[in-house]
Amino acid sequence: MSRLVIVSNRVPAPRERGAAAGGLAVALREALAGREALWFGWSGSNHAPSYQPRQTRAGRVTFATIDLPQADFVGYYRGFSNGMLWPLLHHRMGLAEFRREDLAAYRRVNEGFAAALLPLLRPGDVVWVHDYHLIPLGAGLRRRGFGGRIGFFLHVPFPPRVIFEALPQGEDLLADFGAYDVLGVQTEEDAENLNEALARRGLPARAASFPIGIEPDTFAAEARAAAAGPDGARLRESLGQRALILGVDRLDYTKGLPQRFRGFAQLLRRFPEHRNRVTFLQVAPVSRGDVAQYRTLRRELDELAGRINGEHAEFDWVPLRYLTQTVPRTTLAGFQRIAGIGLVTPLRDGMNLVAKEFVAAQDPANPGALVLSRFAGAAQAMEGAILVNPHDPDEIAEALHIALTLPEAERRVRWERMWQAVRRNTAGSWARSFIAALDVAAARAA
Ligand code: ADQ
Repeated sequence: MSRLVIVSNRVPAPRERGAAAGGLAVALREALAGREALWFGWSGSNHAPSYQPRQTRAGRVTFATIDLPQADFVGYYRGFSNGMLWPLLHHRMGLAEFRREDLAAYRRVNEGFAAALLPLLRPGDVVWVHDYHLIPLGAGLRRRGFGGRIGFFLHVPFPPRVIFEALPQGEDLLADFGAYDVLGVQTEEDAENLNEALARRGLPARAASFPIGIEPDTFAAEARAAAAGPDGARLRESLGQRALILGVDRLDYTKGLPQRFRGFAQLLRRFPEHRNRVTFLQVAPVSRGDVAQYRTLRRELDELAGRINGEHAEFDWVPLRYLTQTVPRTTLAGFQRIAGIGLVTPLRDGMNLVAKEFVAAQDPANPGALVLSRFAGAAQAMEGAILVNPHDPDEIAEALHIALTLPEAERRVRWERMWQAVRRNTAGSWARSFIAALDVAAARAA
């Protein structure tokens, strides 16, 4: 079997690689298991800036990391990746800030990645590049003579062509996609959008959808154990007889949090029978706190949460519990199981794994209901969820009311359909099908 080379902006630190790991580390666990692999990327530190990789080994996986120079990092990561591409790809051009020097840093870092990775590559390696930070990497490797297979997976949405075309020098990024043998995105709609943008430039339109998933059985077991643990008991005790509505996100403007808070407030206003009978717990740890748009969002949520509780709280009940601290993943899994309602309302999301984790966490005998944005990639396959337009707080309120009053038999039917969907596309099957597509691409090229 050929060696698999994973490239991502961030390589998980040793303590993030084990059972408590999140994100890509979890998704790739099965793909990496038992296979010779190299994982290359930024260490997460800028202390000893050098494009000279440091290598450590754990089992059959070698981790190779570089520390980025602070000046490059700011323009590449905070500037172009998160200040420009992230909002653009989520259809939020109004929040995007373009600076030529950021784009230059983005290109410089991608060249640095390519130059640092090339000497580590062996003939026959299969390279899999992840996400919007590294779109030009494949072309950088090709220019340096790497002739092996390279695939790219975009974890976030790809917007309609007219939005993408607002990106200055966006045609160069489209050309960069041409270096990859396989181009993966989350949904059919993303694939159509990217293919249309490529085709208009006369580039090969080979994007296809590979919906990412979770490891449902592992997550279910974690949730069961954590719900029975001390934090689960504390949460249950604090709720009394009240139903729990749960939101779990990074604090990000794509997640629709202000609209969600307003939706909950509308529930209390328009359906007063739920007053003092529900508690909404929103866990949203600060992310990208050094980007201005995120600081603005945080202030808005602080104010909204204060206003909603001020207006609706009673002396023995606080309707909204809003946490910006981090809560360990396993503890959250237990909270998901305790929740009667998962509230997942991003304005736009590549997939949204929280929706899938909520389903996996439920007790099959008495499952909760999922209120889900129709603009999350997860909505494509999630029959059984109550779908909403996340821009409309009243629609969120109505969906919450329906979810709170669903008879148990209907909850079970809906959950069963969602559970089948979550089990159909798992983290493991996602990685396997992407790698299989890379193998086929190679056979075609040979
Ligand atoms: P994210 O935008 O980070 O990921 P999401 O898919 O919801 O969004 O979450 C990824 C992981 O982070 C999940 O395992 C989730 O449990 C965890 N997570 C989220 N909020 C958390 C919190 N408050 N505390 C602890 N853990 C938390 C990007 C894209 C998504 C896409 C993923 C994977 O934006 O659309 O689903 O990549 O491709």
